[in-house]
Amino acid sequence: MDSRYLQDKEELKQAAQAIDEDRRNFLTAGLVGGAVAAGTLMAGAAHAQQVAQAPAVITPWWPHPKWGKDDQAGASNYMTPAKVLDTVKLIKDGKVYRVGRVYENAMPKFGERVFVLRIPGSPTGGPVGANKLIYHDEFLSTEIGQTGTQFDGLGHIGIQLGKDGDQNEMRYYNGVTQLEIASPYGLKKLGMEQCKPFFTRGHLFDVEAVKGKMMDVGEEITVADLRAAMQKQNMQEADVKEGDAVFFNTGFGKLWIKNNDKFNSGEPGIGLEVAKWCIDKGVCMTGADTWATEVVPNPNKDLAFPVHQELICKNGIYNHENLDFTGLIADRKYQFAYIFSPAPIKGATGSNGGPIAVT
Ligand code: UVW
Repeated sequence: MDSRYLQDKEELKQAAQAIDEDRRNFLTAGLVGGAVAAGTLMAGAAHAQQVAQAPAVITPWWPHPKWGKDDQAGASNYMTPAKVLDTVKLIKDGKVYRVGRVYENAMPKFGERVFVLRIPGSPTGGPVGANKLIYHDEFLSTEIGQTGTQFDGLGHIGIQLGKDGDQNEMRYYNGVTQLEIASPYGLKKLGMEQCKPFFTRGHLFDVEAVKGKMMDVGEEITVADLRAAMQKQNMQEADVKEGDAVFFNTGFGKLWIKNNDKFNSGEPGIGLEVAKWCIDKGVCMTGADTWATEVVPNPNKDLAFPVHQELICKNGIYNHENLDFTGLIADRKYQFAYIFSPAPIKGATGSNGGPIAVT
């Protein structure tokens, strides 16, 4: 299988350019693991400048070898009637697990993202009619696909090729450029309306259980960890099929709302090794109990969110973040039907919503 896996060291350096300065500072300036020191921030910026000057050597990853040059649906193309019928075989006891979290202002949020719900005046309207109906509406202001339980779409992540700022060389899934995608009214290509609803086989790797404790900031999940989890959970590697979804429990989700500072300070997660494993397997989606699924900071300090780039941008594989596997783990249910229909908001970068696992 053509994994189009990014292996060249220079390529890896160049990939770091795609992340904006704030995010790079986040990784290089000591936010990870604790306090932000202004001096360190400046050092981080200087370092980022060096990385930005690395020569550009990235092999184009488009057109997609399976779905062609005009495809905008990526790995959601795996959702076929055959996949649904295969998935149904995993439903044995009819139990439904909510694996998404409750949305509320108190939840940890990345960077300057916000979540504000208001009901100005209550009730919003009424009484109307002889039956005196009263009603409530709410106003919500948030990065709708990028707060709380969030599903990263294909327009969320790209890579700057060529010179910094060259919008013809900011590339997304299937080589779509910044000039083709950008609009203040929503992405003109790769918006969430292009993504097909998911009804697929899900596999959960409880890496926290393998480690015997909550994983820590910067701790990478390896393929060996996945194999240890499969052995412990009585699962076969060959059972992860093309178009399936894979999820990683790190234990870090226990910090949700209880210790937002630590939760936001970085995270355990998968690195480029497991990303390659996912690409080779041809999964449709990754997901975790963390805000990025991937290890932050990356063990290679020059890189910022390289797994996002490998999966989403180059291979069209989606990513579901801030999930909650508590119920599944309590019941020792590691394989299930995973059902999620992203909100088809035209031009959105991602989706909120309520994914479920059915066993
Ligand atoms: C980034 O936006 C890089 O991360 P996330 O998808 O985790 O929000």
